Amino acid sequence: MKKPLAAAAGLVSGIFALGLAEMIAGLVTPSAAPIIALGDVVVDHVPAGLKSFAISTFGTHDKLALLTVAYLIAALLSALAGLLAVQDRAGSPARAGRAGTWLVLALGALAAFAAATRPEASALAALPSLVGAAAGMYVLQVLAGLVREFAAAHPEPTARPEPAEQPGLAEQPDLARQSDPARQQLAGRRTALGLGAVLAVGVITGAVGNWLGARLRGAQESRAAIKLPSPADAAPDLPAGVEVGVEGMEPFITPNADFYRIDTALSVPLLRAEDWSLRIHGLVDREITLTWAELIAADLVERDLTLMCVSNEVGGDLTGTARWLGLPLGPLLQRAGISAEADMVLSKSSDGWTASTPLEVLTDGRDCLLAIGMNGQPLPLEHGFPVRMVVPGLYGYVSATKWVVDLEVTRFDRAEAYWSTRGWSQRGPVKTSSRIDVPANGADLAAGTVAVAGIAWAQHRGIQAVEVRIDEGPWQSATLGAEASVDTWRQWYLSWNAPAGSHRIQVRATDGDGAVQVEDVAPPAPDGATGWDSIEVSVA
Ligand SMILES: Nc1nc2c(c(=O)[nH]1)N[C@H]1C(S)=C(S)[C@@H](COP(=O)(O)O)O[C@H]1N2
Ligand SMILES: [Mo]
Repeated sequence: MKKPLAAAAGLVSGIFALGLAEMIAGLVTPSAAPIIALGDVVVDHVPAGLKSFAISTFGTHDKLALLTVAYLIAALLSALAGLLAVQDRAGSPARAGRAGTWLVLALGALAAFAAATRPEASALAALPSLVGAAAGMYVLQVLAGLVREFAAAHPEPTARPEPAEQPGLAEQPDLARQSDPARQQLAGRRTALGLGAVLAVGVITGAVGNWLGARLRGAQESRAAIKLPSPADAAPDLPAGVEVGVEGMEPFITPNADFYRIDTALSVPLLRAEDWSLRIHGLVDREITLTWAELIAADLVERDLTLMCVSNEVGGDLTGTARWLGLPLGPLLQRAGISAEADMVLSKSSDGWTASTPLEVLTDGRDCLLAIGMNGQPLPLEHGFPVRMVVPGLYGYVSATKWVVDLEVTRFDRAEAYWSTRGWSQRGPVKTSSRIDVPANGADLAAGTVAVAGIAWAQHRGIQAVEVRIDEGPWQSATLGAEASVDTWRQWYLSWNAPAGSHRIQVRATDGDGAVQVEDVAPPAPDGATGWDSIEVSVA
């Protein structure tokens, strides 16, 4: 009984470890699931001949065949780990079963290595396998303990001479089986319970992981199949000189991969464009349901817009500019017929996050978009695929709803959005601000000409002037980069003849309305940080 039980303990621990790893992978990055990662490595390294043999033999089921083999191997290795884990080490009880847990660790490390070295690996790619292996080692030890206990309660009869064939002997109490039946029953129950519980958890986590993985692949495939339409109204060409050409400055248009990401989603909502629709309802004359097919066939506009997070500290980097492709929101809302009493649109994402955007902003003619494209690509999954809002002039938390599926036309005194119920302001116009990007804070510089440069922003009001001062001296006008539009950030620079010593450099912007950036220091909560960005440098 001991060996089959040991194998079962190993198998069940393996299912548990893999199930857990697959669930973590499903949440973090599905291609990092241990079996998938190892399978990918095999596929990449298998000789071409064998690959075409597999494809011609199994056809489109070649991946299924590979995965089946992989899971069978995993099952065998798990059973082996179980057998090793209950093995007694004569003379060294402390080391009993070590080989089993080492095997689990080795397999986990191998899978972690495979996942982490994939070309598309994320920083967390090794996590699923490592956590799975650690949990598997622990569970295997516990189960092996139970199996040992069970075995101790049911000692194997030593060399019994075929008892069944000698009538009468069967009723004789077997000398080797003198264990107390209560103890046997308890050990049996505990072992069964342990195996069952671990199996159940493994099956459930594995199922959840597979479900998540399938949804992610669904979203990725949906995104990959999209061909963005050309805009009916293209973004104006960027004027020459939007970039001031100072080394160390960020590009004017932020690449998608570098775009900051802020949201409350523990795991990215996974939608398929084909399944998406947007419901517009509330204080409207007629409800509208917009489908993906309608959206992608509509006249879309393309605009360069700068997004800004309210949590951005003075000098912070929670901002980015992209070329967005989308449907103007104002006209869409007008089509639904907005009731006179309405003053707000509560937008909601597929995972229930909400933002409250003033109707006046959405309908004053500025480029508020229901965006599907970001820098020529369908929205990345983490930036709101398939559809998000972008509203120039407001912080993201009251306007930039990603994975948007619902717009309720309502009133500020009737509904409150996610962050407003957590102490942040109901309205969030972007505050006029500026930032020093070059030189870096704390830089050691050589005396002479130094380029001081950065960005300034006041979306939808524009930037009129940026001033810099050194060591509380007079404010000097910085040279502004060309203005792409009032809705984007603006680069600036100042050529400074730096004398030796330590210096403090400060910056302040003036927006298109003539308002100067607020000097008083305020934290981000409840409606955006204020204060002048400053850096210290030493010049030798
Ligand atoms: N669904 C959803 N949309 C959201 C958020 C969120 O938590 N959930 N965060 C908002 C905030 S606070 C900001 S600053 C922007 C950030 O957009 P990005 O991640 O594409 O840069 O998204 C906004 N849209
Ligand atoms: Mo934000």
